Amino acid sequence: MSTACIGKREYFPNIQKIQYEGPQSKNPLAFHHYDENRKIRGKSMKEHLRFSVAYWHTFGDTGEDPFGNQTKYFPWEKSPDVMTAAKDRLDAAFEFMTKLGVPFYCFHDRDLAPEGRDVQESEERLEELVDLAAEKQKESGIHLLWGTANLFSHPRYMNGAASNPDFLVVAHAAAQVKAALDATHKLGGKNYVFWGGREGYSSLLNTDMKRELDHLAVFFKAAVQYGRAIGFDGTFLIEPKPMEPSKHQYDFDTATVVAFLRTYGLDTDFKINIENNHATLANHTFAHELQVAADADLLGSVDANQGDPQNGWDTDEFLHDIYQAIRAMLVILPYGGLGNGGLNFDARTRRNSTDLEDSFIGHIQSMDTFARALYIADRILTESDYLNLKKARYSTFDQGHGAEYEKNKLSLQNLRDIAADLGEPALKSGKQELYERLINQYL
Ligand code: XLS
Ligand code: NI
Ligand code: NI
Repeated sequence: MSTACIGKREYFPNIQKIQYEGPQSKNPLAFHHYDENRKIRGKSMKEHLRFSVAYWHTFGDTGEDPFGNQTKYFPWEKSPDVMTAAKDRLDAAFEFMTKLGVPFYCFHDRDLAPEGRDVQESEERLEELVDLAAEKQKESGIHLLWGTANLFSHPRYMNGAASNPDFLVVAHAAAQVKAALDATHKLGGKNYVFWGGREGYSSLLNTDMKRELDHLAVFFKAAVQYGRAIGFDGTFLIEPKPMEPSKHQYDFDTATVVAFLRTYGLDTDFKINIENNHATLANHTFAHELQVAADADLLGSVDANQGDPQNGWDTDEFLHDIYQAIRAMLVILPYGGLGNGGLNFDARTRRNSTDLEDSFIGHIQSMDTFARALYIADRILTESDYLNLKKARYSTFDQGHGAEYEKNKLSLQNLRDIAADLGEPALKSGKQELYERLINQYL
């Protein structure tokens, strides 16, 4: 590609377009497993994995934490004028994504354009950046996987956004969602995400939980109604997380969100965006959350990252654990893939990873991990006994009384008589070690 199509100034002059070099390569700035055109089950890796870069971490996370200041000085953050800095960031983002070779990206309204003095100025700023992003998308062929509104950073949201006890705060949150939906739609976004960072409580003593949940549902309905009215036909997604920043978040985990969506009749417009690190915080595995969503037929998209097993924070590391990735693909592949969703790297390099190339290495590493997991999971599913073994465990329900039971045809009395007639069942091994061995066999 020519440098002309990536803006006036190069932010990553030492990095060329990342190439596939194969598993023998020792080059950290090349793909070893992600060969975007390689076909699996008739679909290219690119189509299966639908990788996306998260604007906020990769171009906005400068390393501050509660204990220390900024460690990363990005060349695109130099201008003292916030709008100029936002435009430079956009140039840097599209250069980065083009060189990396990802088909998608995601943003919050405030990642793209800084908040203004009032609703109107914020809207105008966002519109200006959206027009520029539209050009960049056209030039690069990169698409928007999803947009969202940042309803957690501004002090007005300290008691919640859509679930805030103060109606005027709810109205401000709605204004932001309206503008973010306009932006997402204008940029052809495939999905619109709600992550309820402050939709929850710090203390139940001062909280009417029922009323707040009702308000949240009304808010989502208004968003769907507006989105459909402007022609947005993508999927609305809720991203579960149990805590952080709130002590308790209403979208605690996938099972909670499934129940919420069904309770309020929202399950036709909404699906779920599963984040691995949030699964960890909810004491679940990545695969568990994915499976719950898949079983409810509400698996929408994935925030692909991983946490640290030794602490309880949302550390948002680049996923590098091949086992977690394989277990995820063992759910995603049989589900038929991610549809409109994708694998969005909601991940950041460590605070002390201060080289510009570190972000490339993090993404490449995760892309390779998922690519490897994709073909390993495919082999497990097609070449091994895995699916048959699992199915055979339930074979007593395939005919006879078991089949009648599944159809709800046996009473408790019938069941009692069968138990009395047939006597004690034989012990059947669950064979967990065999399943675990099977995965290692295909590594
Ligand atoms: C934070 C969330 C957030 C969402 C988008 O924990 O993961 O980054 O993905 O608002
Ligand atoms: Ni996320
Ligand atoms: Ni997160």
